[in-house]
Order: sequence, then C-alpha cells, then structure tokens
Amino acid sequence: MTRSATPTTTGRPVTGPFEKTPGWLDWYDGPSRPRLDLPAGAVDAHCHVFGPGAQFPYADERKYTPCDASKEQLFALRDRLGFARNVIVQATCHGADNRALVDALEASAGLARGVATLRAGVTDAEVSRLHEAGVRGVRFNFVKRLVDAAPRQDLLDVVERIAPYGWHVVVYFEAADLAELRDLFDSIPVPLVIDHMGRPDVTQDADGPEFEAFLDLMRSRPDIWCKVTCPERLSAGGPPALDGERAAYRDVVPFARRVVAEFGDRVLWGTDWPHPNLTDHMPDDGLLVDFIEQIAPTPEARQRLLVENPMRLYWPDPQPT
Ligand code: 0GY
Repeated sequence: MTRSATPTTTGRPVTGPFEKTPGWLDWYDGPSRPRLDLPAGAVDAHCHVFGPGAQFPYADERKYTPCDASKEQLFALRDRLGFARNVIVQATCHGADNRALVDALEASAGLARGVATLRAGVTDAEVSRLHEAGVRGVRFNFVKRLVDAAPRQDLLDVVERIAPYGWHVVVYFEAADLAELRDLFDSIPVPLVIDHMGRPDVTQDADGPEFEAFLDLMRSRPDIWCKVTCPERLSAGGPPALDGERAAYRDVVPFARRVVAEFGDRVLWGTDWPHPNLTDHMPDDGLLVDFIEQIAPTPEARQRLLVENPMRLYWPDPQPT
C-alpha cells in the first residue's frame, strides 16, 4: 500500500457561486497517521481555512479561487495527525474579510489562534474585537502573484494600531525580494514571523549568499521567528515517488536544518493545509509530519519547535492541562 497522496481535481466542488481556479488541486482527504509521535500539546502553527464560500464569500480582489476547506475539516485533520492546537493564518483569497477566520477561532474552544489581514484605517475597536476572538498577529504578504502591493505607510499604520495588543507581524515574501524589503522589516517595531524560511531558492546552496542574507535578517534581532514550513512548496525535486517518500523534499532539508540548529528557540512548524496553489502534487499531511524528523532530529528540538515556541508566541498565559 502506498502512503503517497495522488492529486485530485474532482469530487469536492466549491459550493455557492464560486468556481475553482482551473487546474486547482484539492487538499487530500485521506492523510495517513504519522509514524512520528508528536509531543503532547503540539501546535500546527501555519494552516488556513477557505470559506466555505457559500457562507464566507471569497474576496473580490482574490488572485485564486480555492476548494472550500472548512473549520470542521481543519479540526478533524488536527485530531488525526495528533496536534493539539492550530494557528490559522488568513489566506489572501479572503482579502481583509476575516469572518471565516474568526468563525473558526470562536469554534475552536481556545485551541486556535489567528493571524489576520488588516488594511490601513482599521479601527481600534476592530483590533480589539479580533484580539478577543484569538487573533495575535497580522500578515503582510509581499508575494506578487498573491496580492497587489500595499503602500509601506499603510503597513506601518497597521503596525501602530496592533502594537498595543502585543501582536506580531507575519511576513510572506520570496528570497529574491528580501533586499528591497529589508529596511521595511528593520523598521517594524514588533516581533516578526517569517513564512516558509523566506522562500529560498533551494537549487542554490544553503551556505550561499542568498540564504546568508536571510540568516543575517534572523541574526539581526532576537524577536524574529521563522516557520520552517512548506518543503512541498519549496522543493524543486517534484512529487514524492510512490515508493520513496522518505527521499522526498531532500533539497529543502539543509536549509531547514540550518535554521533549526541556529535558531531553535524561535522556529515554528505548520502543515500549510489546505496547501493553496500547489501545481504538481498535493501532499499527504501525515507524511509532512514525518518529514519534521529530518529537520529537527532530536526530541528536544521537536519539543521546542512544536510545543514550547508556538506556545510562547501564541498562548503565553498558563494553560489548563
Ligand atoms: C501559503 C501559501 C500561499 C498562499 C497563501 O494566503 C494565501 O493565499 O498563503 C501561496 O500560494 O504560496 O502557504 O501561505
């Protein structure tokens, strides 16, 4: 029996008035149970909900229309994989309409925190309402295929609004754009969380100048965190072979290992379910969990990556056991 996922493009039609982007790959609904035993209290610190579109319409300004991926489906995945908590990140297909995110947070009984999208001019009352619902960060997305660029001053206005709440800024960008974004990042006076290691080009050397520029950013402040996520998105090696899943995504390992080794107390990990915009394959989330062992080889490193770090950032208050 194979444990590799095969992509599907049928069988889970988008509800309501929306049609999926042509060629869209649906998330895989038969994930294997991980072989890796996750530590108790593990957090999936990067995942999304999409719609359902009939209830929470996709934003007019979106660059893609996904397959629905509901909060119930996310929580079922959490339980199947052995996670205790989620950090749900607002996806660009919902623009700055955070209703689907808030709905998921409110249904989670405190087991999910959120990262929202906000526009300049957001009111204090709105930030306060989102905080109450469990939002702890705002996401600035600089990936050009996903969003139109926002003026820098708008972003800094948002930062000013969220800073009193102790929130952080999640930044999503591609490695080639770091040089031009660096002074903006340096000017943000709240903690930064970097998505997917700044999307390195993994055909380059993990010791080469491009990744060094990213590590230099990480070294520049003690309050920059990094998600060592998305090997399936970063790998240039193609889909896992049917009988060789252990060899999948190997080209990402040296990058993630470097970050985990040097910044072990400020790394985070997440599934990225439901994996928007993948084009060549859809991963089995159980296998993605097994991949963690390759980038965080010791139980101590995994305890920090999966439990201690995300709890410090998203649930800093003592939690009932
Ligand atoms: C990700 C990936 C992507 C998209 C979004 O908000 C989004 O639309 O996050 C992507 O296409 O790279 O994992 O965050």
